[in-house]
Amino acid sequence: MTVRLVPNHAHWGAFLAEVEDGRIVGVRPFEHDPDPSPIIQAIPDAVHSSMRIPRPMVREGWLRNGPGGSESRGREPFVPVSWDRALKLVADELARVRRDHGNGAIMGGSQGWGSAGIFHHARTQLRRFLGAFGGFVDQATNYSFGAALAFLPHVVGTPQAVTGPLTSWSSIARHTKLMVLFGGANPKNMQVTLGGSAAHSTGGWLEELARRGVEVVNVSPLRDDGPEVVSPAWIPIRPGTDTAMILALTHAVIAEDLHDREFLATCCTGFERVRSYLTGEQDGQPKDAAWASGITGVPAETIRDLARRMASTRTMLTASWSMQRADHGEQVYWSLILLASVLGQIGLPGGGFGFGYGSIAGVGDPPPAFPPPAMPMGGNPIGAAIPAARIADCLLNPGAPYDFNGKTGTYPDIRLVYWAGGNPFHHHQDLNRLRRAWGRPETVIVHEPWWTATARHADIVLPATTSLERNDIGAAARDRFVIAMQQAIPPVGQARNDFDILRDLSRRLGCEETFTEDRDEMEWLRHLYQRCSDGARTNSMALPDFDTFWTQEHLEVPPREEEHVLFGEFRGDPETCPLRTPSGRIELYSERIAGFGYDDCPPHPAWLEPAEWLGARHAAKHSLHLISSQPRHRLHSQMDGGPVSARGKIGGREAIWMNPLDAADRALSDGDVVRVFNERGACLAGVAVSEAVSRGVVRLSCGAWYDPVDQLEAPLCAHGNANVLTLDKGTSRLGQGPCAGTALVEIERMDSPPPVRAFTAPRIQPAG
Ligand SMILES: Nc1nc2c(c(=O)[nH]1)N[C@H]1C(S)=C(S)[C@@H](COP(=O)(O)OP(=O)(O)OC[C@H]3O[C@@H](n4cnc5c(=O)[nH]c(N)nc54)[C@H](O)[C@@H]3O)O[C@H]1N2
Ligand SMILES: Nc1nc2c(c(=O)[nH]1)N[C@H]1C(S)=C(S)[C@@H](COP(=O)(O)OP(=O)(O)OC[C@H]3O[C@@H](n4cnc5c(=O)[nH]c(N)nc54)[C@H](O)[C@@H]3O)O[C@H]1N2
Ligand SMILES: [Mo]
Repeated sequence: MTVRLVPNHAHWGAFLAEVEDGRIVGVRPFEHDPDPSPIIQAIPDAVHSSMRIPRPMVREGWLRNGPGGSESRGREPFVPVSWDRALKLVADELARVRRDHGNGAIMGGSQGWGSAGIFHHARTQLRRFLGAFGGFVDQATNYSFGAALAFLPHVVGTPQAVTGPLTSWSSIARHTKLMVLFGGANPKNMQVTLGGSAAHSTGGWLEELARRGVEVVNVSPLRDDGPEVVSPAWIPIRPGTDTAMILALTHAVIAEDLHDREFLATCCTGFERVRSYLTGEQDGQPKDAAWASGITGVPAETIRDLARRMASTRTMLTASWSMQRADHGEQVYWSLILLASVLGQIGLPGGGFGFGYGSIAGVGDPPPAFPPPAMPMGGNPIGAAIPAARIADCLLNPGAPYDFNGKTGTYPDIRLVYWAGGNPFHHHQDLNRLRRAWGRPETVIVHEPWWTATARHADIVLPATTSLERNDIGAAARDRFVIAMQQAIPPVGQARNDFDILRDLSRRLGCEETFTEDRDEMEWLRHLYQRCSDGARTNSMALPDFDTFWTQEHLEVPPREEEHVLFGEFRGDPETCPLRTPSGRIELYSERIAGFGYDDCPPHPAWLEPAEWLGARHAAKHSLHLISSQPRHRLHSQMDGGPVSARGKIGGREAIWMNPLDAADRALSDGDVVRVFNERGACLAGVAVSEAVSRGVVRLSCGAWYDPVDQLEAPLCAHGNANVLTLDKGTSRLGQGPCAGTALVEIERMDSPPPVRAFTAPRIQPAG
């Protein structure tokens, strides 16, 4: 039997699928990838996994009783139905809800990454379909950096400092002498970028930094956040307290008269007002190193010394995205902007700040010469949206008012939830609360390739193809390759493409032409490629025609400039190139934010105690800070059942990393099964003891498939999903981002733990 090699793409890398007899039997990394991610090796098992949903399914109770709120979601067996019957049920239900309650009763935001491939991107297709159907309630911003997206434009006029492109790695390698990483730059994260990382470049840049002797400091509760290759100095910090440390660094720079008066005068506004906060004129408490030391656990001398070094050399400051996924997450970023302003190097090569250098692949790559292919999102005729991370609040409190970014909204009364390409039972905080909220709507419809917790908590489940089962174009804003994603195998089981499912529904509901624009799969790919080609021509570049691209299997987009400097133009001439803020400058005090009147987001950067942290009084009850960071061996919850993700597990459960002293206090050692708990929930995990974890801190990566054990009185996830423990609260009334980083927990040994059933398919009844 000969092996065929078929090009395809994933968020974590491009590859050639080895196809034999209609099956994916292996993968080979893309030839131009200097540093391929091992996660691509999970693909063959995932595609042919026993956890694939074989055919359309309906929850037994829904099929019997029809629509209605139900606690039984996720607890009842499913009944297989034919595609025709399933699509009729979905179409009739959409029509009923629209007729009786209007489009504003349909939640279709469908947050989630889905798979690489711009055309078949599930969330995009679903939103286009629901837009064509007359509208839906969308989810604004995101989980990754939602607080920053809302907040940054008020202060620097653009979200670019978090979305990228940032000041290029090339600029840092050439000019930076000191790079300080709040939250580190953990190489595990740089395996991935949204849309697909075909050329993993960050590892190479870090090596270049090491060669050039750039001094790197990792400020983090975890030592391994500092990429080893740059031999970073480690400053352990108490989680959730970086704002205090950054304010104290700023205080020290000013106290030693090292601040850049000219930059503050020409490029910033509000310095005097925030200075009075720093000196303690406002509240009697100087925000000095001694003060910060008590909060952060970082010695005062370390803070003062770092401040001096920052002011004496070309310094690049960064904070990971995780930092703003925490209570008052806006303040960490605003403080860092304040510190960078006081140092006065913003807009200079290798100086200033940028968020997320280590968070994802490609943020420090130069911008492309022309926009890569992209799929138009389509409109939402009713224009309704809630902040993405407020989904449980919304479902639990229809009609209630909420604040968001200077406006007051009202939560809609959601009757029908439709999700494709996301896993809220992975991504949302306080999953036991989400589960209660999820019982409220009358109908939940999910498209999924696999039996994820979200699929199990649906009423109607439609099996979707994976990207190996369809044709697509792989392209990402943060990567220079465009990949021809060619169908490698026929659909597995009865799976269908999200697009084809929605096209059939749009036909039944009379909106097919608006949804499809009269194009099928390949016509869409040609169309999207042509739009990109037209854009390239505008930039005086000629692309090969589609057929040539498809045969060559990839296209390389050249960079627009070799070295980008964030805010370079503004710094060069703040009068002619002002920022898009009310003052045209960096706002260290914001009149606009003052006007919002939010006590949880004051008008200048400030230290506000998080809802939970180790310095809080009730820390005695739950004495460990939970870090539920991104998993090293998978993307979020994707392919969690496979062989690569298994490397991060202990005895089949997610690993919880802890300091040897904390383990000794509880008489725990490597491999023990423990119950991790707080007032919101509990999960089981396998202990891994490590000196790389600060005292009082535990790391339990997110993404283990939610596996609730229902027979127990207190809800327990047998597998180790960290989100049963996290706090479901907005970062502030301004940003309303998620607070995954804010949670205290306790740990105890668990003897005779229940088995993990996350990778056992749900009960299926005989066909109805
Ligand atoms: N505690 C904690 N929680 C977090 C975070 C954290 O740091 N800590 N991080 C947050 C962040 S930054 C993010 S971005 C979110 C990520 O949250 P999600 O993006 O929701 O997570 P994924 O696991 O990528 O979910 C994508 C789902 O789409 C499915 N899928 C893949 N391809 C297709 C397709 O073609 N069609 C259909 N219909 N489905 C498909 C996958 O099987 C998977 O179930 O999680 C957030 N949650
Ligand atoms: N392998 C892999 N890579 C990924 C993803 C994945 O699922 N898997 N997801 C991608 C996505 S969607 C996103 S949004 C990005 C997210 O990128 P990030 O938000 O940067 O990633 P995290 O792993 O959540 O956090 C980075 C580090 O911040 C540190 N940290 C946590 N709390 C604190 C704190 O209070 N203070 C300090 N100083 N440090 C702290 C943790 O030690 C953690 O290792 O990652 C992307 N990359
Ligand atoms: Mo994310």
